[in-house]
Amino acid sequence: TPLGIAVIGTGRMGTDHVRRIQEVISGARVTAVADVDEARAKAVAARVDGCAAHTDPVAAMASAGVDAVLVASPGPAHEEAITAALARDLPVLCEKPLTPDAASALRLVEAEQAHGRRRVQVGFMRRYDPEYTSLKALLETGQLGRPLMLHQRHRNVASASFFTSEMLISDSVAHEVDATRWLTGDEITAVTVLRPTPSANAPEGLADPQFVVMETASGALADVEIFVNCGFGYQVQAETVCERGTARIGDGHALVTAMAGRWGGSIAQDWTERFATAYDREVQAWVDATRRGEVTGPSMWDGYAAAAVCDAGVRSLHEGGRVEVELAERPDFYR
Ligand code: NAD
Ligand code: ISE
Repeated sequence: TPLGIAVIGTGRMGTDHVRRIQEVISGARVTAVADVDEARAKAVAARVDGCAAHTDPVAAMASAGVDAVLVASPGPAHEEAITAALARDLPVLCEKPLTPDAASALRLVEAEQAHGRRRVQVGFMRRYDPEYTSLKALLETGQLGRPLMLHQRHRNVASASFFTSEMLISDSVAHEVDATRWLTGDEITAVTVLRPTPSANAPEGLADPQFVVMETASGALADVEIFVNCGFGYQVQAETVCERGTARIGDGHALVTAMAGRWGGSIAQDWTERFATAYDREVQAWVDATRRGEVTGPSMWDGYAAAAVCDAGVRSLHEGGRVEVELAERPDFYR
């Protein structure tokens, strides 16, 4: 029997995940949805046979035929949703960020340990993107030697009205924090955030773009340009500079055309387009692992570690200068 999933939050990501579970991946179906916006929950549920609509996430989790939970509500709502899922011993795939700050993420890490077995995968989907996985595989061969520097660019067309200067770090750069930890296999120890004069196209008061420099435990440097109102497209690029060469992804060269004296290609306009394959693979891998009774993929520890780095980044944004990351000791539970 297919895995019955309750999707919590039926906004942009939740609705896309419902479509993915119903139409793209195998082995699962959506049996309940919850959104504080009742009309949204009902509209999404109406498109799925036998799917219950709720406004209360806990009621959705208690609904008939629910074996697992996909959390796609905003970051500040994740702690409550995961806590409720753990109380029912339900496996969870939680959209990034695990939570918007390290203190709440650490509470969840402690709750999962008290629960006694791992239940939660965090939605750092870049680990499933074909370009990222090929870069990771290349680095693991050792051919290029040790990564010395990682240059990353993360550009969005425009930011949502609720987006704050802090969220450029905690919501957007969170992806590069995870990618840096995953690609280098190293913890991040310090963060410096620099703020150029904001773009005239950024909403009033938003520090956009920002330039982030991260230092890792083994002495590698990772920089990130985060620019969430670039206007022209959705671009995520990464170049690793290693001892014997470099490797780079995200140039978007899948299709290059030459015509009328010019050459070029198109640029994705948002993440649902650029990372479609990554989300498909991520959700399929989560469903497959859950059906085997396993938890794979990015853990709550990865979610907490990213939040700890982002906290240091937000402090650097406010106070200026280099801020050291305060990271708890990694328990054996997450090794
Ligand atoms: P959204 O605003 O489009 O949707 C969020 C939905 O959650 C809304 O419908 C809202 O009414 C509902 N909601 C709010 N509080 C709730 C609660 N307590 N319980 C249930 N529902 C609640 O936001 P989104 O862009 O879909 O983002 C959702 C999550 O996905 C966030 O964590 C975000 O960071 C993440 N996200 C991830 C990616 C990625 O690339 N992996 C991309 C975009 C967003
Ligand atoms: C959003 O929540 C995402 O996760 C996107 O992948 C990212 O590009 C964007 O900046 C975030 O706000």
